[in-house]
Amino acid sequence: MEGPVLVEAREGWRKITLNRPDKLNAFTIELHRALAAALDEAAADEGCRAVLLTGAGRGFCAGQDLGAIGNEAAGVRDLLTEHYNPLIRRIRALPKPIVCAVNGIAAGAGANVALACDIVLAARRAKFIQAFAKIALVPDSGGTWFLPRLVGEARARALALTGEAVSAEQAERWGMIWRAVDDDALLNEAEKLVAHLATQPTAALALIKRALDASADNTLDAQLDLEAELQKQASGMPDYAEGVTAFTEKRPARFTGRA
Ligand code: T3D
Repeated sequence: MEGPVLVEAREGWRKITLNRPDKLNAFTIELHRALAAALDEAAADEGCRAVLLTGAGRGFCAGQDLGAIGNEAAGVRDLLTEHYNPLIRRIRALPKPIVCAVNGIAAGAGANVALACDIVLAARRAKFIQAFAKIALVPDSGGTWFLPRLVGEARARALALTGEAVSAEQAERWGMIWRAVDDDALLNEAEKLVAHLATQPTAALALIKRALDASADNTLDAQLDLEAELQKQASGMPDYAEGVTAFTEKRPARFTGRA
């Protein structure tokens, strides 16, 4: 029987699919555990240089499985500290790019898991819903951190307080996601992007992620220092030499992705 998460290894990258389509891929503890294992394996595998996260069926993820709460030992607070918060930290700390293909509705924690990914593509039919207030909860899984940074304070407050749905096209216009894509084209576009990223200088991309993550809390001075430190690391890596050589030889670079 298929599990709650499907993992497909492709050339240089992995596709991870949330797989509870009859419940719009809502999170149970079993799904959390399987997703954590899939991300840890992708992080540890040197041959995997990029990750695609998507959902099976018509939805991406409807957040916490509200039907399962009573059956699962953990209370709300424990679910966050034991599962959702580690998931968001895993995604942000992944030392390779993670692209999210939001194939349909992304609600509650499902919306914020998508926003935690490095590049978000969404099918035009997809919607992002901060559904929390509708059940008297607070946006979690980083929602109160990502939203104001991505769409600004005014929109973040209205979205969190009303739980109003945002279409994929609106999300693109607001800068909440990278791009809205025709429904039928989503997977193909996302796979092309991930396959491209898998040929790029992975270790340098991991440093770029670190720099961008740090910028939210740094002063300009601190960020300039961090850039200098990370650039020193990047310029000591073999892919930098290859990038420059390829440029001067007017040919495509052949990056190894290694540090
Ligand atoms: O402990 C904690 O709660 C802490 C952690 C919190 C993190 C969170 O994510 S809290 C927020 C939880 N999520 C929600 O509140 C969203 C609930 N779902 C909805 O509002 C709607 O289902 C959607 C707007 C997402 C989609 O609506 P629609 O009309 O397209 O689909 P539907 O008919 O409502 O759902 C289809 C099926 O999925 C349905 O099952 P059924 O009746 O066909 O057997 C529905 O019950 C199921 N489903 C959808 N969302 C959930 C769910 N089942 C369990 N949990 C869900 N979250």
